[in-house]
This record gives sequence, C-alpha cells and structure tokens, in this order.
Amino acid sequence: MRLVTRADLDGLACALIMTRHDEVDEIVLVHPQEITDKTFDVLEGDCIANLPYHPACSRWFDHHLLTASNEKPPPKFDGLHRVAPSAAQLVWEYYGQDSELTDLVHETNRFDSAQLTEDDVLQPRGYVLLGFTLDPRTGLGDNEAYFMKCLEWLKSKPVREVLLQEEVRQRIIRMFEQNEDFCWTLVQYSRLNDNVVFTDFRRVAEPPAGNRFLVYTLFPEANVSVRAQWGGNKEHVMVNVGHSIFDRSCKVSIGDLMSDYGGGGHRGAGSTPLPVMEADAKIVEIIDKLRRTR
Ligand SMILES: [Mn+2]
Repeated sequence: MRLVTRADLDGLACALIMTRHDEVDEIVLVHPQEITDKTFDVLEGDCIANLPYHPACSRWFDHHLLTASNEKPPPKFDGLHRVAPSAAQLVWEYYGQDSELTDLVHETNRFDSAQLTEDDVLQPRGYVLLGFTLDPRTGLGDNEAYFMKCLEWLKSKPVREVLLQEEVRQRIIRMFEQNEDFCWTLVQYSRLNDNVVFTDFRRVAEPPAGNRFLVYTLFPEANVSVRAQWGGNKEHVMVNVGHSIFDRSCKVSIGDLMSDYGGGGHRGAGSTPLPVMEADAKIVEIIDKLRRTR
C-alpha cells in the first residue's frame, strides 16, 4: 500500500511502524492543506497518517480535532482517529503495540504535543533532537529527501547512531547556530508585559528562524507569547500567539481569541492577520486580554 503522511517526526514514526508491520511500497509526503484543498490525488488503497481524512483513502490515522473545514469519515472506517498526543501512538496501537518501538512512540508523543522540558529545548537528545532537525518550522529546508534518509537509517540503526550521520550532524550544527542568532534577535525585540512576552519582528528586515519554544526559556516569567511580523509583502501584520510550554497557567483559548480578529488556531496556539493601520491598537488589545488572566 501507499502511505501518505507529512514530513515531520510524527510522520516518520508512523512510516517506521507501518513499514515494520505492513507492506508499504511507496511513501508520499504532503502538506495537510493539500488534503483539505484536495490538490493532492488520494487513490484507493492509500493509507493516510497524520493528515486530515480524505474520502478516497482506504485506511486513516489521525490525532487532530475534526474541524468544520475537514472532511468527515464514515462511522466505520479502517484505521484509528481520536485526539491523542501523536498519530504514531494510534498507528502503534493498531499494529499491536510493538514493544521494540515503545521509546520511539513515547518520544514522538512528547515532541508532537510539545510536552517538553527546558532541557529538551536547550539541549535536545535522541528522537527529540532528530525531530527538531526535521521540523519545517526549524527552517533547515529540503525536508522530503532528508525524511526518506532518516527513515532508511532508522530501519537499521538506533537513533543515537542516526544522529551521528554526517548529514544529520550538519543539520544539528546549523540549527544550533541559527538558534543562537534567533535568541539574540528575540532578546532585542521582545518586551515583557506582566505575564505576556511581546516580540515585535516588524522592525527586523529578515527575522531569523529558530526553535519556537526558545522564547519561553528566555522569558520564564511569561505564560504566553505574542509575536508580530510582516505578512505577504507588508500587506498585513501577522500575529502569532502561544501558551508557554513550561508554564501552563494561561487560561485563554488562543484559537477563540484569534477568531475574534479573523484568524484561528487551537487552545494553546493560534494566529491572525491584522490590517496594517489597525495593527498597533489591536495588538495592545490582544496583550490586554491575555494580561488579565493570571
Ligand atoms: Mn502529528
């Protein structure tokens, strides 16, 4: 069967479990939006994992909430869907909970649901470290070929040996260099307002990419972050908001807050575009709504 999944650690773990327990003759990596927009051709016999449901597929595994924009599966379908820390968890359960893969599934669960410690962010190891090198948000690029290589290595080597592969090492080095730049820029352009850390990247010509959790290690007093940066040729201001992964005391549902401004997201994180002329006033308003919550 053909496996359709996404190029992150969860997709990689799904692929590893499936190739061990089933006949997988092809793996295709797609973006969730391509499933939702139906721009990717799903074929009969396909197994979809870690992506939204598509009516043409024959088996489906996912752990995300079904939203209004998602295609709904029939009451009975082959596969598993429920809110869980990762899709790999569900694939693992479906294929009989292989005890040799417990560590992979456990670490993928932690990584995919951001149940991370400060050490995991500053000095990641094992699958968590590999996960960061694969994360498209880390901004290292060329993910698909790299994903396939990681899959082949993990089929025959323990993760600590995979981390020693030259290409993986190069990515790790680049990631740490990038994170250092990112930290300097964050410190320079962030201000703490009580429990809210606000980062204004509108003044940075090209904001560096870096680990999205670093802001919470730099501002441990904050339980929520707000970041503004230019979107689409400076046509609007993009605002990203997220609960701290270390201090989970923020009670505001970010997805709901963002939808008040035309955006959206989950309980813990979300984003919204703002009209350029109104951005400053709206950002003050958003920070204010987050500020009263502790
Ligand atoms: Mn996932």
